[in-house]
Amino acid sequence: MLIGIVGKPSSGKSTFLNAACRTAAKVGAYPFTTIEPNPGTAYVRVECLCQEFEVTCNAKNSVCRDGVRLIPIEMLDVAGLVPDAHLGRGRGNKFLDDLSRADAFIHVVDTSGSLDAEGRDVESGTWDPRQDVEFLEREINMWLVQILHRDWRRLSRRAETEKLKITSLLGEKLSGLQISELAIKTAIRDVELQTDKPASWSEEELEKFVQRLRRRAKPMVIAANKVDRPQAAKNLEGLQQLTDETVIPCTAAGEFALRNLSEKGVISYQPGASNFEILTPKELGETEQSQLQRLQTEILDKYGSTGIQQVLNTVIFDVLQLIPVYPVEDAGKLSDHDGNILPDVYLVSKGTTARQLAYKIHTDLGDTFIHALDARTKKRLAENYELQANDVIRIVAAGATH
Ligand SMILES: Nc1nc2c(ncn2[C@@H]2O[C@H](COP(=O)(O)OP(=O)(O)OP(=O)(O)O)[C@@H](O)[C@H]2O)c(=O)[nH]1
Ligand SMILES: [Mg+2]
Repeated sequence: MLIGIVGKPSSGKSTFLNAACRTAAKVGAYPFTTIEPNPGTAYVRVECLCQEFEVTCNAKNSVCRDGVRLIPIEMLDVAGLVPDAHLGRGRGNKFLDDLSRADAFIHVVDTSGSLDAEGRDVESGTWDPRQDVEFLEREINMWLVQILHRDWRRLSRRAETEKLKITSLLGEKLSGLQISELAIKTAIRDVELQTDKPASWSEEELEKFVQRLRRRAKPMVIAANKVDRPQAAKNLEGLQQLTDETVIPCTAAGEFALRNLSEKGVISYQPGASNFEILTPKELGETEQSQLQRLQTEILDKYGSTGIQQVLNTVIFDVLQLIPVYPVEDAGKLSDHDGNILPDVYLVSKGTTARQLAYKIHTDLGDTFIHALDARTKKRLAENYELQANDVIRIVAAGATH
């Protein structure tokens, strides 16, 4: 699972990464501060099942903190994209290629409208951030169109002459971009193209197909950043009206400051919370005190949180529609073979079956799968049982159990 952080230069991508992942990527008030991509690990937060089962858990592939399970998510912050990046402008295609492994994108937008298309300072409120959403989606679409164009003629003719399915040829071609054959099939169906005559698809049809494919295969959430700045509230409304993508108001700089102070023990703050508590007021200067006060009244009280955690949870649970499930080897003790209680949580797509989960854990477990067991009810589950959020599952297999 990889989430790409995209947006024009200086919109706050690296600040977002640093706030979410506690990384130290370079941040700067000038375009192209980031050149090489910065990786990081963020966490989505769900209520841990240790509360429901009243047990003390021993989280292994994740972290349990005060009854909240933190599930790691890989993130990648890349260089800023400028219009015509797909033609090589700015840092060009390299950065689009860095994003090929991404399952979804977070588009960080400067909601205050203080930067032009290239990320240069302009008077606050004079740039309409709606343009950023349109241009970025277009760039990503054109990047995909370009990849397809490279051998579309050969591919589409081959499908027709050799009577091969265009969907499987495209699936092979696009597998390195994390684009599945299912996403391709659905996108073709959405735009009502004829699968048996791909060579006759017009340029316009190809672009329409790519548009749908992008939305399905690389879905996006808009992080309406810098809401702490003037003009942002007005622009936020415009953004929300423009697009069907989810738009979440946020301040990456605000989250970064809160998490720093919380790590130093100056405040008590949980990512995603609507408030914080000052523990050691003496360590705060007057300016810091008033900045914190403003963060509380102008952001947390108004929007409910800094928005960073909400962006992450929205990408994973609403946009990618993943659900948490807990595999165990002992359904009575809820443990693995070493006695660790509720050790692992997996994020799987809605619709994943018990047997598919077995394959995710280990190929052997999938191959020798006999049945699964619901640890709550101790009922047997067939191989095609569709997992539900927060299921605790034991897999019974011929060779091994889990
Ligand atoms: N007011 C305010 N400033 C922010 C916020 N987030 C980031 N910034 C500032 O915006 C500027 C650019 O931040 P970066 O994180 O370097 O932006 P970037 O998108 O990574 O920029 P490039 O790597 O150049 O593409 C810095 O001066 C940040 O301090 C925010 O939420 N509010
Ligand atoms: Mg950056």
